[in-house]
Amino acid sequence: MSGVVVYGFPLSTYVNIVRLVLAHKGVPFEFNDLEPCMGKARHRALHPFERAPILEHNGFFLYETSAIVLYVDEAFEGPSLQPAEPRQRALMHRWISALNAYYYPYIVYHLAHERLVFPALGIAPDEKVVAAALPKIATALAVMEAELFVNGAFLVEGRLCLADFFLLPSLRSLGRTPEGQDMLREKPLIRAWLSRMQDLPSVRDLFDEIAPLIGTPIEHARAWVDHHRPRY
Ligand SMILES: N[C@@H](CCC(=O)N[C@@H](CS)C(=O)NCC(=O)O)C(=O)O
Repeated sequence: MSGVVVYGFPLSTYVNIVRLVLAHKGVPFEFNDLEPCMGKARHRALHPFERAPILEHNGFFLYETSAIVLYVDEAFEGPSLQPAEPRQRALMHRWISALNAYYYPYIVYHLAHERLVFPALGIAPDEKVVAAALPKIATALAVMEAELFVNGAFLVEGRLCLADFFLLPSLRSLGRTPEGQDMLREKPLIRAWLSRMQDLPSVRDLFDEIAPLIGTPIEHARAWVDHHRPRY
């Protein structure tokens, strides 16, 4: 066995970036579902900022998704997911940073939480949050579409790398919202990239595994109304 454990909750965007990278590298891992103890002492002991994922590898514990996937790519055999050339590697890091700053917050925290996560808990969406996110998402999608036009099949030099895995779960969530579906209709290169990513056997297997959970309530997300929801 690889000695790898991923801690998190199953529908988490960032947790699934890590699971996708591990699966693509062919690294077997155990998944430890933290949902029952999110925000409690056991969770805080693993992650002082009370987020997910956390990776454990033979006694080594690591949080922060970008650190985790870089570690996984370098510590294990399997296809390398980082470009060798410094400028291309810098572009991969630019994508990871852009996902953290400009894609994930508006697509997931703002739009997907209001349209998918809160309604599943019986909490009414805040339309002001949705309305404020849409122009930001439109900009992010225009950037991604233009980059795919230049780079081809994948985000950096047309070759699959960590950047593609970083973007994938957020773009999938976007496609489950009505606003996202409308926006993606006008973005053929992003749609083709999504299909290409979802056709990878490792990606298909993980998404098939979590498919039955889509739409189920994420109980600890009730607290996000107070902690995470922007106020306009
Ligand atoms: N900077 C962190 C962000 C992780 C993050 O925000 N994870 C979300 C799930 S996708 C989370 O743990 N949310 C739980 C909560 O806020 O209660 C990373 O890169 O790992």
